[in-house]
Amino acid sequence: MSEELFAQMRQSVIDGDAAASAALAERALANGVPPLDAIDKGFVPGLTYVGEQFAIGELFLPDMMLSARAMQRAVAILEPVMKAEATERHVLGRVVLGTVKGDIHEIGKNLVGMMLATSGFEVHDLGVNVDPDRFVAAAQEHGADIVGVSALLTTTMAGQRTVVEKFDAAGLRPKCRVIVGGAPASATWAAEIGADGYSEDAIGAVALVRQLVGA
Ligand code: B1M
Repeated sequence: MSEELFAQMRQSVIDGDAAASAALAERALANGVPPLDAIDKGFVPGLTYVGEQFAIGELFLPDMMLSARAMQRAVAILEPVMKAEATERHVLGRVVLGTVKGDIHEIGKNLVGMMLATSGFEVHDLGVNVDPDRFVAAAQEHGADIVGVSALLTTTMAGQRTVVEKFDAAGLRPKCRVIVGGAPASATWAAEIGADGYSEDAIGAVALVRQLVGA
């Protein structure tokens, strides 16, 4: 049953059919499918496929945009349920999150933020195309324990290094840690730029942040 539903979810994102993905998200909730499973096993594989087809010139930017919209419609339905199911009620730490300057990819970053929020962290999401100085200012304003910097493009990931450098220049580390993620990032990249951690996915990001704040 779930497998069939996951296959339909994947297809709705590939088709860029937001009405279908929204209906499937509702059906998943009605059938007791865990929202995170719906995202990870259903909708995300659709986007992964679309990205692969885009890379080989079989799909184009408008296709990718429609697919992203379909994914976001589904997440908007699943997110409140995940938040309502969250068990942690006290604040484990404060996180400032954003996507680097020049980069407007937000779906993965939003999932990271949502998982952190549902795990008990106070999350301040600065959005996309975030100037390095804004990360610094927001960390100071909110007394952040962690700053999470997402990048999806090989051309923008250098912005993660800039953020690390800005935090060092402002004397904010090691009190505030800078972690990085996103498709082109890796543990090797994180070590190279002197970041305090890297996670490949949203669940790993929660584990990493928990470990860094000792929660
Ligand atoms: Co773009 N795009 N895109 N895109 N896009 C990629 C990234 C690409 C790999 C597609 C491809 O060619 N195969 C390619 C990058 C190539 C490269 O740099 N090597 C690409 C390109 C080229 C572009 C444009 C340049 C296209 C153009 O204009 N010609 C353009 C750039 C715009 C810009 O940013 N300046 C562009 C635009 C877009 C859309 C706007 C259409 C749309 C984004 C919509 C939106 O976010 N609102 C889009 C999409 C949807 C994609 C793909 C298909 C899917 C990305 C996604 O949301 N994945 C993507 C292909 C792909 O990645 N397979 C692609 C699902 C999401 C759940 O995964 O974001 O990886 P992800 O997040 C994961 C982990 O990475 C991790 O956890 C998340 C959840 O598990 N993670 C973190 C992410 N951030 C983290 C932070 C952390 C920790 C973990 O700590 C801080």
